Amino acid sequence: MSILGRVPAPTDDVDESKLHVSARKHYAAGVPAVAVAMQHGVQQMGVRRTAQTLLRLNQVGGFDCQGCAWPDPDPDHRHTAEFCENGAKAVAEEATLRRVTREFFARHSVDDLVGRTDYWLGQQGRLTEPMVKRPGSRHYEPVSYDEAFRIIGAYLNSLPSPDAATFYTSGRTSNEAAFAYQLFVRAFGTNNLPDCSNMCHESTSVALGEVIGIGKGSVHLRDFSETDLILVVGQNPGTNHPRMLSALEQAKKNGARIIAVNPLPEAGLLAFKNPQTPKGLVKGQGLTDLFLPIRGNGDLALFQWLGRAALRAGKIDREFVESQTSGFDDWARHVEALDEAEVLRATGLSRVQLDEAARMLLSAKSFITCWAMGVTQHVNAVGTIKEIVNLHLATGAIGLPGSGLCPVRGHSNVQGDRTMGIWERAPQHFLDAIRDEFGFDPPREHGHDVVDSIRAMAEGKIRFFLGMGGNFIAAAPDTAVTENALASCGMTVQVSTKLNRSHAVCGETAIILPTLGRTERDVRQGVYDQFVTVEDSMSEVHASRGRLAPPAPGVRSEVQIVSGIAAATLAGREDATGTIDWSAFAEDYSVIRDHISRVVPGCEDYDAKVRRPGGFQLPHPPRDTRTFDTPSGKAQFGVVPLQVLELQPGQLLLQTMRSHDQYNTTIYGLEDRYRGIHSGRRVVFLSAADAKERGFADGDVVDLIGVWDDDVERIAPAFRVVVYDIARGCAAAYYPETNPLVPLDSTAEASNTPTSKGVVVTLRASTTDPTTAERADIRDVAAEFGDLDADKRAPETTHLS
Ligand SMILES: Nc1nc2c(c(=O)[nH]1)N[C@H]1C(S)=C(S)[C@@H](COP(=O)(O)OP(=O)(O)OC[C@H]3O[C@@H](n4cnc5c(=O)[nH]c(N)nc54)[C@H](O)[C@@H]3O)O[C@H]1N2
Ligand SMILES: Nc1nc2c(c(=O)[nH]1)N[C@H]1C(S)=C(S)[C@@H](COP(=O)(O)OP(=O)(O)OC[C@H]3O[C@@H](n4cnc5c(=O)[nH]c(N)nc54)[C@H](O)[C@@H]3O)O[C@H]1N2
Ligand SMILES: [Mo]
Repeated sequence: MSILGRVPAPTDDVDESKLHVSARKHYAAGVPAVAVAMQHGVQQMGVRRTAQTLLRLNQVGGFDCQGCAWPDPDPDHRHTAEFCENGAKAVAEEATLRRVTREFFARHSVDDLVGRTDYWLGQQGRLTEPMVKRPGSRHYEPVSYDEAFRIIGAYLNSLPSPDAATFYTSGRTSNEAAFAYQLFVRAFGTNNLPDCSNMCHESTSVALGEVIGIGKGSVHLRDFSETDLILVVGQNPGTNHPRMLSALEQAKKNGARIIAVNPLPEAGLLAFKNPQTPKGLVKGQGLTDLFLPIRGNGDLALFQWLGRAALRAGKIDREFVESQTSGFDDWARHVEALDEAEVLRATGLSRVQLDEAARMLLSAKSFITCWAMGVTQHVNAVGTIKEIVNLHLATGAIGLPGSGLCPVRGHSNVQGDRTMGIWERAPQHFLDAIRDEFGFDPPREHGHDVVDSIRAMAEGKIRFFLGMGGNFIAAAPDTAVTENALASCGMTVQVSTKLNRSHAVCGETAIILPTLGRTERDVRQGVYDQFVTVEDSMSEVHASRGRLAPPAPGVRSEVQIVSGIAAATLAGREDATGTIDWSAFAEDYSVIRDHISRVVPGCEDYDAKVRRPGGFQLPHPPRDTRTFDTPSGKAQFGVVPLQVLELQPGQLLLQTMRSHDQYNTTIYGLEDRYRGIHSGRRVVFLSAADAKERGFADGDVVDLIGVWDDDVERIAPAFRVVVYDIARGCAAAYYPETNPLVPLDSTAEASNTPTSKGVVVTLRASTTDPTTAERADIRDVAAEFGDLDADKRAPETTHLS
């Protein structure tokens, strides 16, 4: 299957001759955002369903938006429309009325599907019945859920060892499904529980776990209303967490100042027009007071600089440092010795900019640092996050009103999944609690994360892959390696709402198990609805209840599917793993919540607490009592050597990021309107100086060539150069088109997270003309469903009510 690795880019199905670039925007959201949201809804679900669905979003008694993990305001502070453009797109994508049926699979062989783009696959609609591709066959054919479970159980039980299987989770899975899933996997006998977090905020979890004793953020939403200063580092909230802009806006109204640290001047960071209010509240003023156009990977140096500034100005909380922390003196000595020239080089910032940032910090009585992928997906990510914590510890800015650490998570329940035990390195006390509750001793050795699972598959050590949601193939790095690894498996199983590339590139036997999404009713025996629970980025846990009819009769929930697979695999075992009552789980999720209340720390009385309006907040010692559950009982300063990422002449540091019109590997459309990109995605952003130095001009077409210490050729062809305000030496292009460039072995120290924001590349003039490539897919989609072109967007005057 030599086609593997040459991923049809989501843009192969687009006529790139339509690609055009306009001036970038200086503000985010506003009425156009609402209009776009409604238009996506209507296109996929029609008018009535759009209204019905969007009004339930993030409401008490409604469902939790799949879009991101930003928390909801308190129940009595919510708007009727507590959603954003991109949340609405995520909902429309799920609540679409389009359907993939058995006839579809009869028409399209897996070889045909492999040649399709993720965009085309996603546009086909919701999966409606279980399908199996049997060994030797090139087509999926219908199968019942129960028969599929039997096939899976038989295969799992035929493996030489439970460690020859790996069980992935994407972060939309509910707490109930996640708890049942990890229990099944551990009862089966392995800790191979990789998840999307391994590619996302793992660096955060590792760093925070080590230095403050808990891998989660320490702020409440209300801290944003009480703070003096917010640093937004390596994050594009206007696109990826639009509801966060409301919190930033509120903070500004209360007098806070904002520093944005980003190689790109992202529209959402510059200004925000709130669609909830007639004019938008920040009149004539941007959101950001200071924008630091940092060089990619320069954040560690910046935070060391700020730490030293705090030291020199005596802005140290001596009492807190002495009673609650350890390692301060070593840290102080280390940052005192900081070399200014190195800081300037690493950050690409001027002394004036650095001093202004320090001045703002020193005059703030409280501050919050927010961060996301621009920080976590670098080789030194764990060190950078420790340095952020150092600054907060030294100044005592943790666990006080308006002060704390705010990693902003991605998938809406990625944090909850971890809390429920989706973790290849779950702590011993968690495993002990499983043992005490269920009477079997779970395996104790750490399992494989995402990168190690891929390696083990490539080496033939892992033969079975199950994806609980997500699109592993397209999300993981080093596409050719990953695709060959998956394709070499004996069996791959995907529990999915929609078709994607991970169904096309599959093992010898492949199974698709369609499942309900967040928006859908989960009815048992036609009598009562089940609800599930989720945890947001600020450790708030609450219920989520869908209202729409299932995509097809008989489609099962994730909990039912896990329970079915578990029963089929473990039935007949003579030890305690054979006695878990899976059918009770599937019938009534409060049975699972009852177990959660005894196994998961902080979840006592879980079922009752999640039934309260707004739910409850999980305990967080640094936030709640300024105490630290580390081995020493104190928060730990980290000493992080400053390494400046050096590039050879001609090389650029490429970051792979999201456009405004995608959800990870799901491409909604081809607009990145805040950055001025229209009707296409195959673009590379370069500074004018870097383009010129390489002999390229805006509009030229280049190939991106990966630079890595092996003899593998990594090329992503035919990207249009867009000259842009981007830090010198840096380039940016969209994920997942650029995943073939991210080497599997290029991962962050200690967290093993692929370095998706630190990919070294060179450019060469392309011989591929992006306007003449084969465009069959877009024509198919257009013929079947009508033209999805962005020109047909609703007029900007559309109002919500
Ligand atoms: N609409 C929408 N919402 C989403 C998602 C989506 O795809 N679409 N994905 C969800 C998920 S899973 C996640 S993890 C989050 C991701 O949310 P983000 O982290 O905002 O996502 P990215 O697009 O990867 O953006 C990274 C940002 O970091 C900046 N950056 C890159 N390198 C550096 C650096 O070295 N230093 C600094 N300071 N900045 C840098 C980039 O310019 C960009 O603004 O969003 C979640 N929400
Ligand atoms: N180069 C590069 N690579 C990256 C990143 C990057 O910034 N750059 N970001 C990384 C990050 S932060 C993340 S989180 C990962 C994302 O990796 P994943 O989470 O694996 O990918 P998604 O694209 O979010 O998964 C989309 C699929 O999930 C399924 N799905 C949607 N909703 C549900 C549901 O409710 N239940 C079930 N069972 N299935 C559902 C649908 O079939 C859909 O096709 O990608 C990572 N990869
Ligand atoms: Mo993520």
